[in-house]
Amino acid sequence: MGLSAAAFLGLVLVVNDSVVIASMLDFQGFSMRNSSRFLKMLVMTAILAGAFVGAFAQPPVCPPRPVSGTLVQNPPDLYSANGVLTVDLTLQNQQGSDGYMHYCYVYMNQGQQMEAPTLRLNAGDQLILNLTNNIQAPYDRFPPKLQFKLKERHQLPMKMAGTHTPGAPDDPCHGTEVLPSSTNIHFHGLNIPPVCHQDDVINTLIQSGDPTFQYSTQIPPNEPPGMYWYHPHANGFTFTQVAGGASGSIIIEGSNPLTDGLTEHVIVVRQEFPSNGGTDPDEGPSILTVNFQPAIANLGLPFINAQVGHKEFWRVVNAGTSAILNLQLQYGGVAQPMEVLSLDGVPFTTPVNYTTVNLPPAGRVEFLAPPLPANTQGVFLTAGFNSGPFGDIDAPAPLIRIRPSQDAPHTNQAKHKTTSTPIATKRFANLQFLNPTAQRNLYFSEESISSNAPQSLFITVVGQRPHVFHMDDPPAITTNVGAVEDWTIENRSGEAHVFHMHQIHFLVMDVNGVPVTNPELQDTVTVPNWPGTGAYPSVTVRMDFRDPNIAGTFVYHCHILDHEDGGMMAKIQVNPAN
Ligand SMILES: [Cu+2]
Repeated sequence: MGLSAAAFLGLVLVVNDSVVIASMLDFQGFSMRNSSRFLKMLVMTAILAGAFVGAFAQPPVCPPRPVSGTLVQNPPDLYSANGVLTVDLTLQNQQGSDGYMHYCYVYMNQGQQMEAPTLRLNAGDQLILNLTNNIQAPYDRFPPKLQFKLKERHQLPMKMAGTHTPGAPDDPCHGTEVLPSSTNIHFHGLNIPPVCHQDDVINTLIQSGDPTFQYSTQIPPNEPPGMYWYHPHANGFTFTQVAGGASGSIIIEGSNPLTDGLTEHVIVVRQEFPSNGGTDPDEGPSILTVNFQPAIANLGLPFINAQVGHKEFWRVVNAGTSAILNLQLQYGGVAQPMEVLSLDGVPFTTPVNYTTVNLPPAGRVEFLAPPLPANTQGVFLTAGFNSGPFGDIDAPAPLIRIRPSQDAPHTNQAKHKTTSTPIATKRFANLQFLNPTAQRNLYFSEESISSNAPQSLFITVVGQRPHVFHMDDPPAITTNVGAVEDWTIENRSGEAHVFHMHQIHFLVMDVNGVPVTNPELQDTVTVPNWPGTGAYPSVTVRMDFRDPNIAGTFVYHCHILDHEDGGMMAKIQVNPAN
């Protein structure tokens, strides 16, 4: 095939893509009228894309992602051995045949590219992650508008906390200018030190083309067994990279009689923005994906085969940029009790049955699905969330179809791997019963300088001045190792926000001033919008700064990622004990 033919095919591809993207919009209300035409387009696009790639004999930069209506496969699993998990990941980006900009964590397995593996370790293990940044322009499909928005908020170029000598190469531990091609990794939920090469996002910045950067950290011996996750956290560009798919699960193994031997589903819900519809990407319609498979009813939902009559173990992370989920499991149209074992990685003292689980961006839930009766179809869905008059539309949406199977051939890697790792003294023990050493009040708020200016986004300690965050800001809060603090976080804005604390978990003690009956540990919590009158909605959380390894400066922020990128973030400095 000659070059001109290839170029011609490329043109057709673009034309087809625009049709595909236009069609995708129709799916938002699950009212696609012309799905057969759409499917034909998809097939055509795939064939043409193949021909185009073949003409230049270039492998795709990002691995292909699964098509709609197929079996949900667990992400590839990487297990630690002899106390160590070493993994080499490359973060790269490539526009998919659907026109969408993929950001992919690529792991090479015997010459094959695998995307976003699950990292499985035991408490006490060493995680060594060698990250290569291979992000290349173009960075996304909406750079001019996003840049404009960020410029207003941040006065580009944004600066990291470090200082930089002109002409000298950047030290990744003292990053300076954040570019669209900059990245780093946050190990969300792991209770590990906030220092460079471990879990620091204030100073650590890996530029495209930098030598491979090594993360090396020990999972604490008393880390609660459960689900955690990794994603980039380069201030200003987290949204773009995570929306492109840059995220993966971390599972701290632990033997649990309730789950040992059960079929295990590892579900990563992501969020894509197929078209901006002429607005900013984060304000356009979005779709949810399940392990990279679009969850679009008219194309056929992602499905799993559930073994009839058996409980199954689900681990779900909301790796979406901004969608707040209200998860339900329905069998035959009836919401089932999900036996929730943990939120945000930390096992409950006693499992609790919920028919709806609120899972904000970055939240995780691990639960037992009740046995599916024979001849019954199930569906896993979000019932939708009202994020307020100024919030995103978090519409109801089906995510996964559950098909009954008498002898499910579990192409999903089935059995849960058990370990005999003893879990040492329980982390955060007795936190509920301690007397707090400090009480603090914070609030989320928003402000527009003029009617057409972008909204400024703040998280503020009461008494301080609302301020759009910069990485070189001083800490808004200073405390000491050993402190146990109660923080009441209000929402004074017309949209929901999602409070996330780095490095530690917190107990959710009160909601709107009402004590929670059985407080549980979380690292991410939804704070609903203020309706415009009456008391501000609030949560009160108890922070545990007793671990001497969690000394240093780190951040807390809204985990709706365009809010985080927009400056709804602040620093806390935890001074070491004397
Ligand atoms: Cu927010």
